[in-house]
Amino acid sequence: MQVKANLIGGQWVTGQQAQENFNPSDISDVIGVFAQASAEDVTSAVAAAKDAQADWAALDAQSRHDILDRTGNTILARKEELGALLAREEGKILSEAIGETIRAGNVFKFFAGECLRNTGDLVSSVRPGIDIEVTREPVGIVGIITPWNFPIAIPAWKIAPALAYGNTVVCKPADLTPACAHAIAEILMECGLPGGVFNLVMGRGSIVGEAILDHPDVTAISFTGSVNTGQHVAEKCLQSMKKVQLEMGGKNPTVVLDDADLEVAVSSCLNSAFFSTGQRCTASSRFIVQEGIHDEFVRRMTEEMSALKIGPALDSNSQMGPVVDERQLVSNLKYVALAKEEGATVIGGERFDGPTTGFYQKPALFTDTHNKMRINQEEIFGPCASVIKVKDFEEAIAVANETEFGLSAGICTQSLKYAAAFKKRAQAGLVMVNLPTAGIDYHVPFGGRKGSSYGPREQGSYAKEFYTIVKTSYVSTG
Ligand code: UN1
Repeated sequence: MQVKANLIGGQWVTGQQAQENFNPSDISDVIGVFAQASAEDVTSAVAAAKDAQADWAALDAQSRHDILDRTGNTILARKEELGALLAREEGKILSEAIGETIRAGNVFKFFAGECLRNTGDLVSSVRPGIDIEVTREPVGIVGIITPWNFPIAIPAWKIAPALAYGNTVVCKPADLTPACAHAIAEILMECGLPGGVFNLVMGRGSIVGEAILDHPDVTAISFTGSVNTGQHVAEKCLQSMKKVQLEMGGKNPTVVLDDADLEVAVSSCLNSAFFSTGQRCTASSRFIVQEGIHDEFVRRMTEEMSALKIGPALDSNSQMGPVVDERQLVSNLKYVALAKEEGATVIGGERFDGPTTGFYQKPALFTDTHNKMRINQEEIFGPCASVIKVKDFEEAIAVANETEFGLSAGICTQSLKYAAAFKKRAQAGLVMVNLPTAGIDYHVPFGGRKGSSYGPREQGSYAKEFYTIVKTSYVSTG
């Protein structure tokens, strides 16, 4: 099998090491062999990004727009093929993978438009004879470190704004899912991006990630991944004064009040907890259910989750794919065991043999739980959710907020009063009313509070807070 190369300074570089990438639905299926960058490769990539940055930032807005727009169009035109690659590599079902690919294409097209909207302000001075201009400039060389769970959309929503606002990029995709980021790199080159503006360095966090964090010429880091790694990234960035943006975990609540439309509540919770095999930082893992609707909710959830067809990501009958790898599956199973130890009633959650050799697990619902249990405080990142019974709205909001995370929070109710109160009082970056906690639009800000996120928001035009730096210029007109 031909080794898929890293992209450094416009050249495809294979280097010394390479690693096979497996399909989690069927481990006998090798997706490809991907080059593993060394620390020296990262040094070359940063040098290339540094060389390319001034010319890229100075390129006219129309040309930058056209490159990003073509990239978006190409991703959209190839959505079936890229979606299939994503499903094969990450394990989410094909329809979700195609949806994610469409999102990635649209993100590039949105940020193509942002190239034309990089405006500033002309301000009156408090002194006579002076004009003040407030303008935005690229932050410089951006290190982008992405997770495995959205292998095309997350790279897209970091790379596209970085490029749109005139930065150059060194990107390290998750070592479990390099294929989609590699496809983006190929498409960017085909669409006319000058060499060195985007560099791809695949491999381990401990080598490639560290080399990016350690490089003094990298001026900003955008990271999505685990809380522990995020804290490490932040510490490193602080030491070298790099700008930093982190998206990390969630323990997202969905409150279900007695007056909820049960159909809406069950379908929102099913989607939030189990779609994409629960492997979304926006997944809901705590259903906070009022006592009047509790038993009926649990009965319907159990029915619906037991009916979910779990199988290979590319099988059109599958409604939920496998877990991403053995390590994640073992970790999920430990939490299922912990739920029992902590006194929860456990429905589902077993590992099982699918039609192919993959990492298959049934969705798990933990009932009779309370919010202090570890299963309700720690992010599991698998198809596991708890039910916490509460007596009223006040208790529900208190439990919803009693977590170190704050990414997304949902409520299912038909009451405008409670929906409005929840929107105000939820300590989260995203609030969803009668909708799943996961599944976001591509043109509006995305991010959380507390332990979930750090730094400026991602996506939409808010992304410029991270990817640009403000300059205030005073000009004497006298
Ligand atoms: C979504 O819910 O549509 O890693 C996106 C994650 C998030 C993205 C969620 N950063 O799961």
